[in-house]
Amino acid sequence: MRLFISIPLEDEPAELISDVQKTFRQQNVRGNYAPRENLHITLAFIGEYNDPEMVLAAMSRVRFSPFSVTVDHIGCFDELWWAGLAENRALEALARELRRELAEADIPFDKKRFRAHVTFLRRAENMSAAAAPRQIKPASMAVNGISLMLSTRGKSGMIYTELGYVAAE
Ligand code: 2AM
Repeated sequence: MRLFISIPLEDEPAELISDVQKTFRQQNVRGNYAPRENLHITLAFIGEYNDPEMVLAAMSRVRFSPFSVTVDHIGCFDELWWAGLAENRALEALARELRRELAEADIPFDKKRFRAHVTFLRRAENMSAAAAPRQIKPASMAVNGISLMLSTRGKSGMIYTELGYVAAE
């Protein structure tokens, strides 16, 4: 099973990102646009691992209170476009604690530095990075919990299914 732990995006930031996607489409930018239901902030990418219960147990050992996050800019890395989040200590602490619990439980995960982002376009073609807007109207949402997600390949793109949810305290 291909697993990752994430925060699904709520309406306000998701609508903002949909607007950016719409603008890109109007500029004839082609590529693999993430559908609304796939927009998320990944906290830890586990990859192939067949024991979701172990992962949920590790997730439930992370103690955190609800907090809010703000999407406020966009950027790209080669042909991958993402929306970035304003600096956020609570979010960074959550990712750090979560990864610590995963490591304690010997659950493998990608150790690349956590950089909070929401990917909204992959393999962009016909896009001049210099021409793209960078600042967007900020949109905030509350983070009330974290989700364990299963990633499978569907006929027309990735399908993400929530296997479990751990609420903040
Ligand atoms: P991305 O959006 O920047 O590609 C599911 O694949 C989620 O896990 C995506 O949000 C993806 O980030 C993230 N992810 C982090 N590390 C990954 C890796 N090594 N391979 C695939 N996805 C990874």
